[in-house]
Amino acid sequence: MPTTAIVIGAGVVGAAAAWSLARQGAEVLLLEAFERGHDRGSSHGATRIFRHGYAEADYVELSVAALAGWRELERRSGRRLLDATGAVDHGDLGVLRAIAEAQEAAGLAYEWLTAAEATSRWPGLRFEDHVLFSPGGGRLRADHAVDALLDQAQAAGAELRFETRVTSIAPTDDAVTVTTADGEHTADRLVVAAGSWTPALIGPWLAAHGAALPTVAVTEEQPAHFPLVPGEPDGEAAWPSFVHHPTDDSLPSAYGLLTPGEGVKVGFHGVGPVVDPNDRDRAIDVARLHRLQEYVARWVPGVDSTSPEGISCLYDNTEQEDFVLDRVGPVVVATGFSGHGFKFGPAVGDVLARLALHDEKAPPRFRLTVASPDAGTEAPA
Ligand code: PYC
Repeated sequence: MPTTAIVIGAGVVGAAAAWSLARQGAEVLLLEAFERGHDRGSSHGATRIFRHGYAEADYVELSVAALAGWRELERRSGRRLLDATGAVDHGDLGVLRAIAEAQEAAGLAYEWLTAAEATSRWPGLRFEDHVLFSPGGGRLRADHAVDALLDQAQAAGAELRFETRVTSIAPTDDAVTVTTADGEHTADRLVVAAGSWTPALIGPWLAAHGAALPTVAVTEEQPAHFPLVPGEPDGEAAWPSFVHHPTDDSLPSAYGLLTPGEGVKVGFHGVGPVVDPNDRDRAIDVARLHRLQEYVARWVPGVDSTSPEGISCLYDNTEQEDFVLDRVGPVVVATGFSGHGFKFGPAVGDVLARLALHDEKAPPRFRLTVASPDAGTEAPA
């Protein structure tokens, strides 16, 4: 008998988990509260950054696995999903050195440039005087990527149900019953990959089973697209994905990338207000947009900072921006993607499937802490 699995959430993480589970022979039912490709969570929009630029080996390793996963998805779907624009980090030298060291240790290529060299290569951007270029970074075609993951999951046998909100979850030792408006569904395993909705869906049950989630603050972030100034080139070589780690403490870190046909997307990373994902109007906050325009006017001279198109999206933030990828009994939990999770989609899907099917643990960084009977908390073995 195949293992049966329910996955909650059809964003990038849920779709990737459903694909990985189904291709490993599980019988999968994927449940999504909203319509296919909806824009209320963290996975919508045309593009996302792909980069290996992390100081922590766990993330670099995950990014290398994700790259192989995206390329495999391209081959299987026949769709182009990852453009090789390269990725740039600039600003704080300590941060850049740590990223370079981690890339060196992983055998990934990188190049140091001065600000003048970087400006002559990418005139649409302005740089602080330490620039790290990673040719292996790029740009993911995000909405196509989620669509391709869902198609592949379905082709591997997964059943996909949209507009099917989960109202309750009842795990036992070795099975889970999930209730939706259309009835009850029981499976051997449950993967909760519902983004900003995950903590409310499964947090109380985890806490009651001695494995509390870390605090996950759901914030509403507001990047924007800015049109290119007339005559500015729009080819892949002209616009690497970029992350700015400012040395000026009054600036938050910022990121950006060119979205073909929509302009350059620029955002501050993780600065938005805490919101209830079920109760927000997604209206663009003019004061916040104005602050971003001031940043863009100074640091992204290749775009028109006066004509932004604001975007609203959610981050599910843990304090250190570390993901939670773990299993308790029959329940696998995925949350805490903190605005930098999309790029890892296929690799995270594989981690979740290995947890569900083989109880193969993720690295300690991603594990829940469990209550110890005598002394505080400890990481589970
Ligand atoms: O995905 O690496 C990322 C990222 C950095 C800032 C926002 N997203």
